[in-house]
Amino acid sequence: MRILYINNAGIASLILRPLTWHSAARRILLSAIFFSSFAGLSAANWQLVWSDEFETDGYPDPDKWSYDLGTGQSVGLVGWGNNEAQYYTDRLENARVEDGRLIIEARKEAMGNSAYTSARMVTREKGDWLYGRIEVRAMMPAGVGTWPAIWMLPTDWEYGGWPASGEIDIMEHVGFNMGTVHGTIHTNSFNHMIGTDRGGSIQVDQVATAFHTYAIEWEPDTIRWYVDDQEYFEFPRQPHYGPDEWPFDRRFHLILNIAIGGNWGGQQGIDDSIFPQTMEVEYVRVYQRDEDAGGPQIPGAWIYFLNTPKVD
Ligand SMILES: [Ca+2]
Repeated sequence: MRILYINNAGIASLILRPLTWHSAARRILLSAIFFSSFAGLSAANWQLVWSDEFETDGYPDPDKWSYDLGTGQSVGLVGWGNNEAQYYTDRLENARVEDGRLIIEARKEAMGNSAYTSARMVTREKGDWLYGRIEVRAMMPAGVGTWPAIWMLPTDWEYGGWPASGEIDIMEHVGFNMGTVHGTIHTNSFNHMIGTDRGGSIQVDQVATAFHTYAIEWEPDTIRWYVDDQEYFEFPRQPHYGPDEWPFDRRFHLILNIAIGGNWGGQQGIDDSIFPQTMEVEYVRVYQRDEDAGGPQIPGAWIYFLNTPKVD
């Protein structure tokens, strides 16, 4: 059975569909059409599909979070591809829930061959989404050498290794440039290695002393970046884009981390007097539109088509 549903964009398919019915009449039987109301399908029709409010003290919820550990050596990327200086752990010292918040703490502390520890938490295979509004309310660490990020990587790498399958940076901040928040995408055609990465930035007051809401709205034809609901960058999908430009039609997961040093965060060194430093996260909330989350909740907005067997 083939099921179509109506949405803001899908109204066009309703209008066009009858034109093709005649030629396809032998195969397609229109079973029923119900039009109730489109009034409820507003452009801002986001439904909460995943969240962590961080309400239970101690270890972060293992049903929602995993950890990338060590220096990246285990995945063939010492320094996590950026010459980063930290060693990631899953200890409470580096990641814990406290007073309703997730705390990621970077410490000056030797481990392995690293002089710093930190945490990199991922929702991989536990929270993976194709399209949606991803919203993280957080307070950044401060000081030269810190490089916190709220970002997304592809879960299945279907277009190939980085950057072919894409990267979406919801926010990045480097401590030598306090208050400037960056939102960026990386793809085969657009990435910093060839100087073509696409992104925007915005000044945020009290980035390390107050909570702000960092969000993207990722749709089939565009991605928009927000701080406290102020849009500061948009990356629209152009008609000629293929996967080299727009690999953002596969599921991605969320990553929260503080890197120390590295190609960007370490450009002005690391100030060892700043540690420990924390990124605090009040909540993560992921919304999807009805059509992204499995169809509209309004029964009358469904059309059913039956595919009948071919007779010839
Ligand atoms: Ca909370």
